[in-house]
Amino acid sequence: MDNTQEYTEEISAFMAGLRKRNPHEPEFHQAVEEIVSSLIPYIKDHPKYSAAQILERMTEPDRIVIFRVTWQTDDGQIRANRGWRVQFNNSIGPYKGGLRFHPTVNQSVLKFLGFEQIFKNSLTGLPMGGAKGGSNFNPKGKSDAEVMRFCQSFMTELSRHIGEDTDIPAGDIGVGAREISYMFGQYKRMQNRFVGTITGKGLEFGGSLGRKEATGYGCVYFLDNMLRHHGHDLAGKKVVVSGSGNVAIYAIQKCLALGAQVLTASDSSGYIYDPNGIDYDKLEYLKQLKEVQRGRIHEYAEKYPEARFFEGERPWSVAADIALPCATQNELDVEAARQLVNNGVIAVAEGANMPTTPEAYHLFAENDVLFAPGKAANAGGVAVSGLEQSQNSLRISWSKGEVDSKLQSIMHNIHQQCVEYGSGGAIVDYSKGANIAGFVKVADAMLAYGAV
Ligand code: NDP
Ligand code: 2IT
Repeated sequence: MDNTQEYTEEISAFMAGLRKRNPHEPEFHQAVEEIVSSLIPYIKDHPKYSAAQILERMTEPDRIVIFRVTWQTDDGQIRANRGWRVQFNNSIGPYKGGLRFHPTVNQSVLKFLGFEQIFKNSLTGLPMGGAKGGSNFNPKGKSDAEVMRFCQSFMTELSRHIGEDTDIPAGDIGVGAREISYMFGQYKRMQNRFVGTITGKGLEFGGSLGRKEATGYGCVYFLDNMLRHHGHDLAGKKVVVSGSGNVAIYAIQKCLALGAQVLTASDSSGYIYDPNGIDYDKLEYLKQLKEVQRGRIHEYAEKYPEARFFEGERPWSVAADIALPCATQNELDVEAARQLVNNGVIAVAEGANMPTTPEAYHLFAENDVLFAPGKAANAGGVAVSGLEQSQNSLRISWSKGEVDSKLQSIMHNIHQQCVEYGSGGAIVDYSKGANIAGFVKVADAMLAYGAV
């Protein structure tokens, strides 16, 4: 029996136990399998981790809080949603991670996100544990007053479980500046204390310059490091991007700054293909459309007739050198990966969390496509959230330039860690590198604590 087979059996045995303990949670299973596939071979050479049952303990959340969120529509009807906070692991710092408001939110999705967050936060080098939360509430089509009432009700319950040294939420899908402001306002009012228990705040009330841009910019900084390490660069490259939310918009902006041409953007209704590229003026329009007017992506093709709108489709059939999935989980499947590979893609960097299916990932690996996993590539958002916490505690504000240079150095450092643990093949195995580098710090802290 060779080593590969031995690992395959161990991974299968571990996953069988995990599935049994956590039935009906496919996204959580997927995220765990991806990580333990790198960790089980590593742990074989470092048996102190298996002796202490670190993987079994790390895949069990510290706790999950589930609560009812009752709120009223503008016409006086009562609505009830479900809210969660998955506090996964606080070994290296207080729980930290975003809140997602989307109708597809369930416990499986939040456990996958909370689990990945442990490794991502560890990679940033900042003292942050892993968590995620949210609700199956759909902010789309609701009035500002309805969103405010929902956010206040959600925070009334969540506030019992968070704190500036306990658990610090932030945004994610469906939770942007508006929702963060309503939740922070309610928290401050209930606590009668002004502390940085939420990040992504407005600049007038303790937010950090550069947080809004951080995930998208950070993703492109990571991409740039990865390309340069393998003898390429971004100048003149054609890029396909999915999504048109916070991450996608600022990923597009940084691609333009580094001389690339961005051909697509999307939302859940379809994608637009602009053969001339999305330039700065068009990006300004896109920002207004999505951030202010809360419009739909087809309006871009109405404003700029050279662009075409493809209803109900994803952008992966457009020929490009680089793909940046920045919308949601499992949005890039094996068919899409085949199209990208056939069109000569050289690099994929995940702005979103787990946007690539396992089969698609394997196809990229077989074809030596450079692949930056979300837990490394999109860590810039939570990293600048960590910097926001530091500024709040110190009661100071850093300039945009200071924050950006810290972000660049954090992304460079994450890249270095991936290279350290992921080298050995024809190209760096960034998934393996990120998984092991993220794991070691958390696992060593858990070992130091003994049986807790
Ligand atoms: P936003 O809510 O700002 O934007 C989400 C975008 O993705 C929208 O264009 C949305 O389209 C699209 N989208 C969402 N769900 C689906 C779906 N089921 N199918 C197709 N398109 C969809 O969220 P963010 O930009 O903040 O988040 C995007 C991704 O990045 C998520 O995976 C998130 O977890 C991840 N991320 C975010 C960070 C942050 O700091 N915000 C940090 C790290 C990762 P529509 O408007 O039609 O719903
Ligand atoms: O997935 C993520 O890293 C985020 N949504 C950001 C979390 C944060 O605490 O800023």
